[in-house]
Amino acid sequence: MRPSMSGVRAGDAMQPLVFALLAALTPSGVALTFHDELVEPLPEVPDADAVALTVETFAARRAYQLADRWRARGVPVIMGGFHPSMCPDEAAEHADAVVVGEAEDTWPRLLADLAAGRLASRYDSTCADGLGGVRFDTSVFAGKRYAPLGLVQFGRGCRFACDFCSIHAFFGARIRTRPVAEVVAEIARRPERMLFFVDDNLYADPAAARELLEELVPLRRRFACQLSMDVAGDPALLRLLHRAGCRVVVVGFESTSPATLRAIGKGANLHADYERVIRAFHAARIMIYGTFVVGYDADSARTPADAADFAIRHRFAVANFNPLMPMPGTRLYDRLKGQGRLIHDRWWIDPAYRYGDAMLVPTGMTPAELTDGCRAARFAFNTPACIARRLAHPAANAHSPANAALFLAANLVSRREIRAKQGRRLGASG
Ligand code: B12
Ligand code: SF4
Repeated sequence: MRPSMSGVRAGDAMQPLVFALLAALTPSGVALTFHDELVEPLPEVPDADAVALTVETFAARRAYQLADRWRARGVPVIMGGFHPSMCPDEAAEHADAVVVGEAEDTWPRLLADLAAGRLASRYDSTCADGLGGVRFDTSVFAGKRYAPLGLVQFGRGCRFACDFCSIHAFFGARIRTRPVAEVVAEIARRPERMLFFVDDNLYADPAAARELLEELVPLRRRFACQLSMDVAGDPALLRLLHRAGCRVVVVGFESTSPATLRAIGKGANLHADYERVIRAFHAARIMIYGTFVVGYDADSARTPADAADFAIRHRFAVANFNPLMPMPGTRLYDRLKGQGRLIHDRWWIDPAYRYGDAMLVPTGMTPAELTDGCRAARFAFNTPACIARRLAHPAANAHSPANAALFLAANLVSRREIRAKQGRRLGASG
């Protein structure tokens, strides 16, 4: 099961790939049923021998509420995913078994133990293997109302280790990619014309990424992916990306301040000329989804508005302006906790925390300025007038009717979700 952030549906739900992964890892004698609170109500009490929950930090409070209810009715609960992996002891207070790390080596073991009536309280992944043979049974998404995007995973891990990011804490320094032939065969079978590669950087392994892109060309799909901005320095690669079907890149710009970029530790950005990067993507007819974080020591109350101005001026197709989020397990979290600067020690289960709130006491502004500044930046970027202004720039977002349609769909979802999520309490009320 996948719990949602606040116990209600989300308008931007994408296929939870982990369902497809668990389905493919499950022996044929075991019956699985998938429920996703982002698109449907969950059963009051599941009619099952056990329930497994995939839990991200923003959904932890909701997951614990559900788990407590189900366990009280005698249903054993298993938890896995980013949050239980970072906070296994906390998760263990609400679960019969906690999975730390990846599913490939833990899930089959856990199922065998469950069948034998000896479920252990903890399963630690020791996955050192490559990703050859990893399969996704995407038939589990049939009949569920997700965004019309096929999610695909090529690799895991990232070349960088940004201060605030969970990826390094979860995957370590390893970068692994699936064999190109297996990914291409999977994509060829999938019905969706538009794909989203969930890799944190599709170009994490440059040689493998080039091979994949070449193989994608004849499949004639369209896709969005996350990339580090150093790829923009290679015009031939950008042309290949476009030929392969890439129409949107999600790029972590994070900040325009060198001091903040140094604090984040994102070398690719520090050495990049942002204007050039943006021109290069737009010249390759690829739209930009830029993300920014605010709250480092060099940031001030003006930073969110400056970031929004930057993103609007450069006609970003979509942009996020996030107050810095100290995720458990990251360097940022440990440092802020040590400095006594966390507003809520464990904000993810604190009933006072609301989505969009400052989670830390910044040095260059007040917490309220951080919250309100990011909120104002999000809203300013997503007004109808601003959406129209960004669209009316053929070089950035309207290269073709198909791109313009994609731009509009992404902006409508983004505008609606920002309004729906801002200020929302985590977990279900009552
Ligand atoms: C796609 C994506 C999104 C999409 C949609 C997600 C969806 N499917 O609906 C969008 C863009 C909407 C999104 C939004 C957000 N996201 Co997001 N997202 C991702 C991304 C890039 C890919 C997720 C994915 O499909 N992974 C592939 C699957 C196979 O991996 P997985 O689910 O993690 O499962 C693996 C293990 O965790 C484990 N596992 C997981 N669950 C279980 C359960 C069991 C029982 C077992 C045995 C194992 C297991 O097994 C799998 C591998 O073997 C990840 C980064 C990443 N690399 O995973 C970030 C990520 C999950 N997102 C993250 C964040 C922070 C967010 C936001 C809060 C950002 C924001 N500022 O608002 C929002 C809000 C999310 C919410 N809950 O509402 C963080 C979460 C960190 C954390 N500690 O929880 C991640 C890790 C990114 C990061 N850089 O840190 N996201
Ligand atoms: S580049 Fe992105 S995925 Fe990689 S560590 Fe930095 S924020 Fe995380």
